[in-house]
Amino acid sequence: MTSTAWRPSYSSITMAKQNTIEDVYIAVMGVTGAGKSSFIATSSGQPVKVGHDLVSCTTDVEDVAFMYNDRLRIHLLDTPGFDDTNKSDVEVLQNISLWLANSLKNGIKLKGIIFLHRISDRRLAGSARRNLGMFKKLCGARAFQSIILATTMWSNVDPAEGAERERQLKDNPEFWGTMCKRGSTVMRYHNSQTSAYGIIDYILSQNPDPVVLEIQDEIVNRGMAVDQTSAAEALNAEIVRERKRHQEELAEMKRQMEEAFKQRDKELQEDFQEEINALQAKIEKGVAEQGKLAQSLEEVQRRKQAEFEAFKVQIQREREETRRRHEHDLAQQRRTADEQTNALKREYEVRFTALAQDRAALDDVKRNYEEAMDRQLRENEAKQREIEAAKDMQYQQLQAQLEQREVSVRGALFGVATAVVSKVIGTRPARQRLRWHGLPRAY
Ligand SMILES: Nc1nc2c(ncn2[C@@H]2O[C@H](COP(=O)(O)OP(=O)(O)O)[C@@H](O)[C@H]2O)c(=O)[nH]1
Ligand SMILES: [Mg+2]
Repeated sequence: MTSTAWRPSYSSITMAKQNTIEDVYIAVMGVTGAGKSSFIATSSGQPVKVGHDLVSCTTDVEDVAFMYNDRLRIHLLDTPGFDDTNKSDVEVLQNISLWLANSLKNGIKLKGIIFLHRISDRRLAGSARRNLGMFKKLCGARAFQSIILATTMWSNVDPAEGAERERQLKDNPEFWGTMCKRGSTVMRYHNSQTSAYGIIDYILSQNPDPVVLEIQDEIVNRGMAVDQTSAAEALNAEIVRERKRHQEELAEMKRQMEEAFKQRDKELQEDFQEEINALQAKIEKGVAEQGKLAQSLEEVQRRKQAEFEAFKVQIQREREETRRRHEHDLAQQRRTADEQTNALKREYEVRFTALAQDRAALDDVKRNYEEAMDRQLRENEAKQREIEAAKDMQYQQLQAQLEQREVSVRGALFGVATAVVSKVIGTRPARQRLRWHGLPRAY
């Protein structure tokens, strides 16, 4: 909840002690859509809360705290307006009273109140008037000097027109006139942190003492029940006024219904009946609201506690439901992922099998090829060997023939030579002489 937003030290603030953090409480009020949550978000630098929030559910007043400077912690209190679509004005009053009474009992006092108003609104609508009336009663005249009446949405209005509306608000005692006379300050909020800090600075500089609102004084100091407070009385008077108006409308409606009955106009009768039912429901609701208003703060506290417990149970149920849904989704995702993985596995197994078969076929082809090559090689070698053997054989035969021929030639030559020699020399000694006298050595 606490954030640190750097701010220069504000010299005029009286600090309790050096080095201690002082908590300052400022309530932010106004109709729904006046800009309360945005103002608080811009000031604190924290995002606006939406949806379920346990704290705001129990109290309906949300405390947003942030460090304004090194010694000052500002608490901006976001309050529900008296025009909440989900809560009756009685409930809103009770919730605010409960928070204000409890905080005062715990020693928490407000330094100031910022009341936001849309300057872009052409006129003060019924809900805005009622809201302003309740606000004045809640604060009481003695707190008026601690109120800042801040106008928002200046970007949505012509400046001159806005200034004129601002003047009318200040002048009219029914609107802000009385408050201004009694010390309330009118300021403009320009939807920026600087502008918000300008308003907060002003509050810090103006009121050294914190303020006790009328309703806090009535409940805590004077021990009054909520329904006895000025704000509750104003609200009660408003409910009575409304009821009176509804009853008058109801009487008129019934009179017209009788007319329609006389004229036997069925369609008109049905229309009037619807209107009558709606008016009766409003009157009954008013009576119930008055009954609720009579509840003591302790009863309100108990009711809110019960609401809180119911809310906690609901949150728990929602969490449980979310967790179950999450787990279911997770299981579903896991199943889908598993199925996808298995499908992929199957697909690849088919591919692997096909590949393995292809490879086996390839191995077959390879083996056949190698065997064929081997066979071929062996055949070639065998053929080579045959050729060589044949060649050898042929050679040997040739060699043999050659040798034979040589022998026969040599024999023939020798025969011829012998014949010649014997013819020439005639004797063996002659042959020996021939050798001595250098006849061919081969002989
Ligand atoms: N133009 C403009 N818009 C704003 C200003 N303040 C609030 N808004 C817008 O008015 C709408 C109602 O404001 P919100 O803070 O929720 O009002 P709440 O109901 O009082 O809390 C939101 O859309 C805001 O963004 C402002 O000063 N100027
Ligand atoms: Mg809001």
